[in-house]
Amino acid sequence: MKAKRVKEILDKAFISVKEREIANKVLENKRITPEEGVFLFEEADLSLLSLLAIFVKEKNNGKNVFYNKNIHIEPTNICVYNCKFCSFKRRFGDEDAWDYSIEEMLELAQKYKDTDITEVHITGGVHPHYNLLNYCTLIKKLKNILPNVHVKAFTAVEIDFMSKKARLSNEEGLKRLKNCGLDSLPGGGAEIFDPEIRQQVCDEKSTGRLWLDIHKTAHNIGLPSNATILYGHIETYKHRIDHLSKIRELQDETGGFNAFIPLKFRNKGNKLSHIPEIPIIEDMRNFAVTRIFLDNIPHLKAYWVMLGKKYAQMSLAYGVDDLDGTIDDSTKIYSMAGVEEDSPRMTASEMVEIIKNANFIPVERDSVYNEINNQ
Ligand code: V47
Ligand code: SF4
Repeated sequence: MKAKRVKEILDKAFISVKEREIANKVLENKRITPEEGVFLFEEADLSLLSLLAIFVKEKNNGKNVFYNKNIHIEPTNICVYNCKFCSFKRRFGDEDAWDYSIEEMLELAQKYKDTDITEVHITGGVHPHYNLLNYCTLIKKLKNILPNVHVKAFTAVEIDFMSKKARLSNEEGLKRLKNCGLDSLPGGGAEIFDPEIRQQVCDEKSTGRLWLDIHKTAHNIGLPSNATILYGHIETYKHRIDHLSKIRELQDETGGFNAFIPLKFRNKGNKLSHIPEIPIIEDMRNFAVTRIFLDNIPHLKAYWVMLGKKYAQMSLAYGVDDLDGTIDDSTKIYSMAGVEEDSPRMTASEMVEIIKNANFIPVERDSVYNEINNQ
């Protein structure tokens, strides 16, 4: 939607002076302040947010909505940390714990040898016995089996742990993984940067500052990455805007983030289960404000596995331009946290249908958003 059309609609709308002021800034491609971001969360009309978010989305990506063909490998759910929101972590000896050997993970990759997947996403628990050398071997051998896939692997928290264990700086650890074939970092582990809230939900693992430093280092050595926020638990809107501001600042410096992925807190089977999940309308508000605030990040992703297919489709009306991948039932993080989609898998044609039915243009992409032309 063009600025002129949005202005025409707004001219007839009953909105406050402050809403109009912010809307004008957005339409003139001016950056909004953190205070204005908090105001949008607290007070703005949801239909205004949708209109502005669609404006920003279409300025970046037109009518395109992206998806990719990928699988996840979750090497283990054994983890040295105890994040309170986590439903995935297990201890040695738990009956539903797993820790795959390299051979077992490569066997899984073999199944995809003659398919057209373009990405393997690898993240899991921080296993005390796995190390950087094992993971380097995994990536190298994986690329022998699937030479054309992009390997997006290891959250900053995993990178921090394996680099420390190998007595390497994070920069050296990242360089070694890159030399073995690592192509980019996923956005996990960011959770919420505010130190007080972080301390209450995941006090043991890498700090928010360290997460940002690791992504900055990755960008500086030529590894792009994604960023996430875990929202809808005990944080306030101010904490969300503080988190987004830090991502926006780093992106100004490096330009290395491809996509931002808001992750809704799901409350089954974890230590925060007493906190009710936020209403879906709040998720839509979150997508829209995020799209408007992060003016320098090209893509906003709704991870459909976490949100469910119907709500992921709805998010396209609130600034989302990417639905992530086909997954092929290869992730357990979210089914363990209470998401309805028990066996997350979506065919490419289902993905295309969902996008077309929302009046957008489906585009298959690779991991760095080059269009894949299947015609
Ligand atoms: O860091 C854990 C989150 C993340 C819960 O970069 C939870 O393309 C909600 O980051 N409720 C890992 N969220 C997943 C992740 C990701 C997923 C898909 C694509 C990409 C990408 C990244 O999952 C963790 C944490 O923030 N998480 N438990 C929960 N109960
Ligand atoms: Fe471990 Fe990640 Fe779960 Fe935290 S969120 S306990 S780091 S698996």
